Amino acid sequence: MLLRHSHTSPYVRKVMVMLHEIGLADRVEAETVDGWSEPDHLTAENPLSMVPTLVADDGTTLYDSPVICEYLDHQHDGQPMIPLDGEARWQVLREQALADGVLDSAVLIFMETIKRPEEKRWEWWIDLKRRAISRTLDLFENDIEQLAERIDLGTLSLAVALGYLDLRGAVGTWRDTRPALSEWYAGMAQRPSMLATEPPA
Ligand SMILES: N[C@@H](CCC(=O)N[C@@H](CS)C(=O)NCC(=O)O)C(=O)O
Repeated sequence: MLLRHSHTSPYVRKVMVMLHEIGLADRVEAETVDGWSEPDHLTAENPLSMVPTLVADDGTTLYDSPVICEYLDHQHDGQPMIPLDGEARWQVLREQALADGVLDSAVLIFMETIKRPEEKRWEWWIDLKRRAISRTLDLFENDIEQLAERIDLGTLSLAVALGYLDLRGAVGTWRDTRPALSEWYAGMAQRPSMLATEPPA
């Protein structure tokens, strides 16, 4: 399999963490590509010109990260990272959606505060996205016992999202008012899959 990759993309990191957890990391060749420069080979595979994009061994092209993770979960014989049915399935998918929503919000804040010229920044928009992140982290803080002892796509997605908040500093010190989530993340961050996929500082 070939993975169109970026070292700083948290969505790519989620896929890489998943690959490590299911023991398939060495089945994938990672090729670094800049989606923003719209290279022909990437736009041919994915008209959105985004990473992650996965080219499977049979030539099938897959995106975005939730679809790739679902595909990868069908490529191994271990414990599924997305439960096949029941309430546990919806819980994991809901948590992935929340974690991806935190990422989407943090990426938008990054674009608005770092990439956009200062005189064009839209504070209302930045604050809206910060509140979305804040409410979501509060939800996890209040439901922390739901996360304990679980390794699946829901908890891995959340760990990757919290790692990205640290990388970009999008919401400042999120830990201060969320001691339980902070402690949970400290444990997750030490997993081999997380250590092997740490983004460059
Ligand atoms: N929903 C997508 C988001 C992917 C995404 O936003 N990728 C960014 C890198 S972090 C990208 O490729 N951006 C290029 C662009 O927007 O042109 C996923 O989960 O894979």
